[in-house]
Amino acid sequence: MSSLFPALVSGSTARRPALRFGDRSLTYAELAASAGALAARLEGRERIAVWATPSLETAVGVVAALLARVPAVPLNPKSGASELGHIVSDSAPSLVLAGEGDDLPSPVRELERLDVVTHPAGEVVARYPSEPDDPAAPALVVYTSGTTGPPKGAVVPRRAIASTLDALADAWRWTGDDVLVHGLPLFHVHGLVLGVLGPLRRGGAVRHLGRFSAEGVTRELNAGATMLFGVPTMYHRLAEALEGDAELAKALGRARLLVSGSAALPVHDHERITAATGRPVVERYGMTETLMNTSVRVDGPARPGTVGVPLPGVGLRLVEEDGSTLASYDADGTPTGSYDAGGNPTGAYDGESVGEIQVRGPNLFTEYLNRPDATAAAFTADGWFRTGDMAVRDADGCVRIVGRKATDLIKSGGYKIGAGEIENALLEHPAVREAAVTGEPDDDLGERIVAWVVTGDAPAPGLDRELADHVAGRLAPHKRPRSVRFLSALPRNDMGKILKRALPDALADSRPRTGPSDVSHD
Ligand code: MCA
Ligand code: AMP
Repeated sequence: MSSLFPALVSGSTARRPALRFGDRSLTYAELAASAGALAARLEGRERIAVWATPSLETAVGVVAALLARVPAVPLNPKSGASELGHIVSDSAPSLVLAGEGDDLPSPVRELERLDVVTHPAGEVVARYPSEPDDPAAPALVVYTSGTTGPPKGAVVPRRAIASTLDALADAWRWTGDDVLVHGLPLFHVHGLVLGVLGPLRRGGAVRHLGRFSAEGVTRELNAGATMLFGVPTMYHRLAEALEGDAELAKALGRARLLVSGSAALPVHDHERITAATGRPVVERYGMTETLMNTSVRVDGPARPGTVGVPLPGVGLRLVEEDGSTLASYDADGTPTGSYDAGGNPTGAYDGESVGEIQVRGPNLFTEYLNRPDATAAAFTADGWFRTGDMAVRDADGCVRIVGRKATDLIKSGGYKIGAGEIENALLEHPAVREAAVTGEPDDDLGERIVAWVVTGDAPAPGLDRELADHVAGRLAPHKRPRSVRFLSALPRNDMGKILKRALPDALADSRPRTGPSDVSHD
């Protein structure tokens, strides 16, 4: 496999802008000097962590690790002690890369630390290993939530990054002339792989907003940015802002490409944006374990409400509970028919039946770190990855996601959050006797986390806020419940299993004693 970043070694791109965070930026020559010098210091490490603030240092640190062929584990700097403790002990990095002045909490503080420094081009001769690359070698370990237990580390190989970014380049006509703007976090696939490594693989530029805002988007699109990436919550906020902001409408109208992913973009928000700006929003569908699977293509029709067609190289099929294939695609992405569980053709797909999306291809992860049980359970006997996402294939061949198999996985603001990890955190609070967590529809976040709690004594005033802070502090702020509802008992079946669907009725029964309380969002 050739280099992940040809533009770093090509003389012709040396003076082109590569990265910009606020008023700090690096050209390709400066990035090569900075990441090359750092890579030379990382060589031979088994695995390292990166304190993944939205900064130049995170981008340089991850590129350096990739150049040195040392797998990198991005850490969410807002994670709490419990979450960081799990990730550090599970991934066992021998060193953490951070920015000068970053205040690292325990247990990250106890790791050997190396501060990322940036160098002007020419000051340091870039030096990094040049031996042949192994496409299956791990590049990143990205932690992702499951329904129960702590997050699992998805091991993403180098070939997955190269193949997914090249497939997106094909679908989006993404080139080195594109300038990307976004405000995504850098500890997940969307912001880091697509949002930073994507432009660098093309020889183009990324301008990171630090934090997402409509003003930042307007400013950068007016100053030459050509593409915007965001989660549906960001597009929802843009759609709301567009109502009174003609400047934003003009700026979005100038963009070559607006891309949404990480969760379903409501058709209503898509249509509001197109009506105000004349631009469609391109939706793509991916997962930490698979990187990108499908996308609406820029050379095809806009298809609001669908995630388009399989990307080049990605095998995709819709599978029924009994293992028969409802619908599949040829290697070149052409829709084909259905097959029974033995693989024999059974005729045409009806265009309506719902099946689980299963995928295979070079874009897939190789394993969950230290979790052979979970890795084995994630694949079918014939080697397809079970996404857990349920979909239909429209008459024109586009994939339309209609739901998820596991109701205990919540997508809030584009973050995947397991109900089980929040329930466990709540149960560690002394006032909580029983806890159940669900997702409820939310116009802004897609889904909001709701905690249903039984306390020993009558809930003290302010306990709802205290429980939200408790979860935010142990796990991460985006995992905090947005509503806490107190009940006298959780509804259970004869086996003692919590009946989550019966929770609203149980609340009505409990109402004389307690009421629902929303935890405000500041
Ligand atoms: C609030 N805050 C708190 C508390 N309450 N902090 C501590 N304790 C509390 N109790 C703070 C937060 O830390 C944050 O601080 C601020 O208040 C607001 O937090 P939050 O409500 O979470 O922010 P938001 O404005 O609602 O966030 C919306 C968002 C965010 C910007 C859209 O959800 C986001 O960045 N989403 C992106 C998720 C993403 O990239 N997913 C990709 C996964 P401060 O003000 O300092 O920030 S990869 C994936 O899904 C696959 C591969 C794919 O297909 O892409
Ligand atoms: P994560 O585990 O955080 O990588 O999230 C992956 C999940 O996000 C997928 O399994 C889907 O449920 C969801 N997802 C990502 N992109 C889309 C999309 N465009 N439409 C609907 N769901 C999506």
